[in-house]
Formats: sequence, structure tokens, C-alpha cells
Amino acid sequence: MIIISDAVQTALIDGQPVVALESTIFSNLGLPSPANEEALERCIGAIEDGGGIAAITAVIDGVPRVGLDPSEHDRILGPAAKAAERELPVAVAAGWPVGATTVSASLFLAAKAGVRVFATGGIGGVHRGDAHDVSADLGALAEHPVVTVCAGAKNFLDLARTVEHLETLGVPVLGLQTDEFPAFYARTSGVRIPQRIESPSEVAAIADAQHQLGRVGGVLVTVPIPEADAIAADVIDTAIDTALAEADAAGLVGAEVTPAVLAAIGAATQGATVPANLALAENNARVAVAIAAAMAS
Ligand code: PSU
Ligand code: MN
Repeated sequence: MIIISDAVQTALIDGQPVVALESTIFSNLGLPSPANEEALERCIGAIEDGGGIAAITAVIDGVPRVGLDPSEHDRILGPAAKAAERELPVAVAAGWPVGATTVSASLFLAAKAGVRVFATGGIGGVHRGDAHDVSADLGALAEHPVVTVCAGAKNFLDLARTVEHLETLGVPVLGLQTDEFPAFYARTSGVRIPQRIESPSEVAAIADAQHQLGRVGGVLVTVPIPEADAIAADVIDTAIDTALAEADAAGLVGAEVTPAVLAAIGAATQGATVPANLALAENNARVAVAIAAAMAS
């Protein structure tokens, strides 16, 4: 019912580093065209430069997939329906042409395939305000035995509550050369996290210990955006306030909120946020393959 590509299967058997990628970020729900294609190429390139294989997750013609052939990349770059973990059975039963996997769906599929490292841009989290809208990403991080590498989360979420929620769920949250949860475009957020680490090999040791202890679930590694690509917080904050007000006025709820807010932030900053988004996604893929290599050795 889940198809794992030959390239991914072979790499797993050979003990070659494999890094899973989600597809929402590369679809029209995550990034505008043609930046989405550039993001995909740069992430795959970073993984391959690190001696690894990218395992893109998606639902294609009703089949959950781990690892796509390059000839299939076009499928996820076009229009897609958002598929969080709970949508997977729906997407299979209804034969969705393209289900763009979110973090939660990707973690589920990566775990099923035996892929132990996953890279993304930003994770979902606890939304601001009193809606108690909590992304399914957080529960999936707690459930699936996969190391997730991200640049924190975008500031349209409540980052302090997101970090607290991860604490409640028992997810180890590590900061790679940072003491703060990164705010995606910005390297800092003012939200402290308990565990700073300095290198990918420390992540591998922690993931290994988690496994040896028989603890269920994943590890979250947060990596600040490279210094040269960071965007000043005030520029982003204004765009985020506008985006959230628009989503609120439009009466959006649930899964509709994040894609609409992402698009509105892009529009409000005239695309100035896109290069930063690509740079951090590529950087996360680079860190992820180093972790996968350390876990393999
Ligand atoms: N944040 C981003 N870019 C993204 C997403 C979040 O900066 O593309 C996507 C990811 O796929 C994430 C999902 O898993 O949004 C979370 O959506 P929700 O808030 O509906 O759980
Ligand atoms: Mn949400």
C-alpha cells in the first residue's frame, strides 16, 4: 500500500544516508512557482552532495510514496491537496491525484519505510490566539521514530506555546548551535530551549540513545537560518500581522489557515521572503544528511 522507490530501498539496505522530504513545501501550498522547483532541486542537491539519497514523500494517484523518480517531480510542483497524516487513508480511498504531504504525513511514511531522518523548512505548531489550533505535526513528532530537522517555525504561530507543547508531548528539542527556538526567517525568537548541541554527531548519539532506551517517538533538531539569509524581525512581523488579520477576516479555520497565511506573507513582502525560505530549506537538508551519515556509521 506504500511504495518505496528502488533508489531509497537500495540506499537503506546499503546503509547509505537517506533523508525524507515533505511535499507540501514544494507544492503550490508552500512556495510560489518557480521558487518551489528551485527549492526542491537545492534540497535534493544538498542531500546528494552529502552522500545521501532524498526520499520525497507524497501521495500520487492514490498511492503513498517514499522516494519519487525525477520524472515524477512535476506532479508535486503543481496543484495539490494538502495531506496531513489523517488525510492519508482518505487520499488512498479516494485516489487523490496529488496529495502534498505535510510534516505529520511525511513522518508517518518515513517511519513506515525505515527512513530515520527528515528535513523540512518550518514545522507546524500552536497557532496564536485562543483557537487552540494545534498542528498534527507536534503529535507526529512525538509518535514516529524519526529525527526532524527544521528552522523552528514561522512566527505566525505562538512559538512559546509550541515549545511548551513539545515538552508536554515529551519530544526532545535540540538547538544546533543555538539556545533559542529559531523563528524561521529570524535566527532567534526569545523562546529558550533546554538542549543546545554543537554538531550533527551529537544528534546521532541522542537519537541512538532514544532508540536504545526503547523510547517511542522522534527528536526535533532546530537549526537557525544562515546568518547571511536572515530577515529583520520587524519586516516579517508586519507582514505576519497583516496575513493573520486577512485569514481571520476570511473566516479561515483548521488546515486552510497555514497555506493562506504563507501565501499572504509572501505577497506582503513582495517575495522578499522567498530567497530566505530556499536558503534555510537547503541548509536544513545539508544538516539532515550529515545527521543521517552519522547515524549510519
Ligand atoms: N510552515 C511553513 N511552510 C510550510 C508549512 C508550514 O513555513 O510549507 C506546511 C508544512 O507542510 C507543515 C504544515 O507540516 O504546513 C502544517 O500545517 P497545519 O498548520 O495545518 O498543521
Ligand atoms: Mn494549523
